[in-house]
Amino acid sequence: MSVSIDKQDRVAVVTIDNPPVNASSQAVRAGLLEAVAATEADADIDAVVLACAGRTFVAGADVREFDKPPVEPHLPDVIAAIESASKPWVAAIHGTALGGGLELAMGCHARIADAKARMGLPEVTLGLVPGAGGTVRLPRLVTAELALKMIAGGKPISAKAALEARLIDAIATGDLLEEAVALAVEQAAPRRTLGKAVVGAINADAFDKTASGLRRKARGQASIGAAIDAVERGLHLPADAALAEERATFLALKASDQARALRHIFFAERATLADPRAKQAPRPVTRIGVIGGGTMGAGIASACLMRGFHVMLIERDEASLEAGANRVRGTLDSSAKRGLLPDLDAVVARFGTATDYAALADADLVVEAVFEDMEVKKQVFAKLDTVTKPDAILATNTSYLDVNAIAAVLSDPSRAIGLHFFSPAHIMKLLEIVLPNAVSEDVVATAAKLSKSLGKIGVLSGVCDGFIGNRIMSAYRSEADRLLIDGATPEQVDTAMRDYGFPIGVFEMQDMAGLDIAWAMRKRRLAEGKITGPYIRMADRLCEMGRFGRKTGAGWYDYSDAGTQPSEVVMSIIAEERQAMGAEGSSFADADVMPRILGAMTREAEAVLAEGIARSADDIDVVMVNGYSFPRWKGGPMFAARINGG
Ligand code: 3H9
Repeated sequence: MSVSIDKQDRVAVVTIDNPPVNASSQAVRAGLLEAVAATEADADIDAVVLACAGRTFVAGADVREFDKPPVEPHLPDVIAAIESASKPWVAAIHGTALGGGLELAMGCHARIADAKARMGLPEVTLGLVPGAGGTVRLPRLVTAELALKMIAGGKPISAKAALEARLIDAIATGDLLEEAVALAVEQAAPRRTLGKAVVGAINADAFDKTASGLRRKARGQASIGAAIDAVERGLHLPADAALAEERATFLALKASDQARALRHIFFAERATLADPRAKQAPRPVTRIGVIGGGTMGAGIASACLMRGFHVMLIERDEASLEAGANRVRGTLDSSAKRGLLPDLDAVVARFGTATDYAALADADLVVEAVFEDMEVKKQVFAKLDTVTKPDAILATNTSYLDVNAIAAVLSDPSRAIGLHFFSPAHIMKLLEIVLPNAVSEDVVATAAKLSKSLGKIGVLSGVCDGFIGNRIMSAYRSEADRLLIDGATPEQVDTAMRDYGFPIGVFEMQDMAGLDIAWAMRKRRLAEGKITGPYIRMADRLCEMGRFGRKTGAGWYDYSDAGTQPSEVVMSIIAEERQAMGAEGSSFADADVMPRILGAMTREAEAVLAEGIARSADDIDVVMVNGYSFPRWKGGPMFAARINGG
């Protein structure tokens, strides 16, 4: 039974039990309608508490139902039945009340939450707007501006913030259910949210400012603009009309390619570690060593500290150690200032530093993040082999190098693995877990568990030059160079990418990251004979001139106080290289840029899949979206094949 009724004196406790997250599936909706009828008909009942079993209140509609035609009863009708009941309903919220779950709670006549609960309308993140009254009821409980932020921004708020905003009536100080029953007894009569006027005077300037900020960030994601419009209708139209329009928008968006792509990535992100190789019991990890306090090492150390691990940071000398430790402290401080680390002192107390590898004797896992050079990495691993516990896991954060070769220096290579973090490592969600041939399965399982503990999305990758992500990235970077040879300009390529939904174009990105890093890598790959086919020298020539990007004031573009400008020097280098390669192009159609970029990505992705480097196309999607800013809401090179081609 998904919905059951239990009586506590004259209060009925209606409990939803639909693991794992109590989604409002058809059975739940039908059960709730029956519960309304039963409690209305029962003369011994004065009030009702709506609660959930398990780990959370209703976390939303059942997203798995969205690809099928809607089946009655629909959630808006269930909520309407609760709201118009003659007896007061009180929602008892624990865990998360999200989407349809919060809409259900807002249809109740009062709400109480436990202190850790979170509430939100994240539908935009699935390419939708709320579809069961959220845009009409929320502005009747909280200010227009907060309603806009929650609905078009999609981020949940804490119980404390919800109480301050009067979205809920109380936070339970003891047992949630007992206090919910007490609150239900106190209710004299139902207080219907739809019967209220919208909250307070609307500050149009503040509303417009928030709306235009959200529209700017949307970069082509349709649900955000639609959510802003829906909130405006919720504020200004009569409730019935606003509800009807909200529902129509929800249904139209649900069938859109963007929403389908977002659902696909939602489930793909949750399936990346469902792999037999990650199924063994993980090794215990509490102490983590990090070698190297540069940007990556300090980021990894911060990420681990913020999630409760003890961290020992190792650098080669005192000066570098101090600089690395300061980087970590800086990250922790700024996270604390943003309210993300309630107990900074406790976090700092878990942080140690040393120049002597002997300090790693009790580490359960060590991640090296030293200079990207095979010999240096091998030396680090050889040292770790002698100082660490024999079952400590040794991970390399290399982004390109052969993890098999690094593992081979260990007396027991089965404890080596690649953990490829993305910068800034305490923020970026993706973690490529790179599996060398000899890795043991409990090491894979430990890495998988670590990625979850760090709040990251772990994706398994085989060993190859660049693993899943950097390989596909190199392919589209090369294609962008070929576009220049064929007549496009850097600006044209970057504009096309931004118009498509990337936050930044490929040349702007290279300028930001520094062209010298990729240059060093190309030199290595050339020396190793790994670059075949016609070699395009433009980026090398920029580097030879010291044009390393933003940090040197010049790269693919010129940078000055006046802003970013196209560069004549770059244009003449492109012209010379075009000539040297016998290319004819002197202009290129805007519309042809993205098909070429996406085509190159797709071809490389197919190769990555065929070689068994990635487990599935879904994993590749997850990597591109979370590590390389590929727009989540696009079908994308792999999504397109799957969604449109079946
Ligand atoms: C909506 O509500 C529309 C309404 O306005 C209108 C309706 C008319 N459906 O994330 P986890 C599964 S739109 C189906 O690993 P956590 C998930 O796939 C919805 N399944 O757990 C996984 O399955 P498996 C608005 C769902 O503790 C398992 O539950 N709501 C749904 O890290 C555990 O998930 C949202 O967008 C779902 N809605 O995080 C909330 N949600 O074990 C989406 C989860 O087989 N959900 N599953 O791999 C979340 O944000 C997180 O799941 C949550 C828990 C925070 C709840």
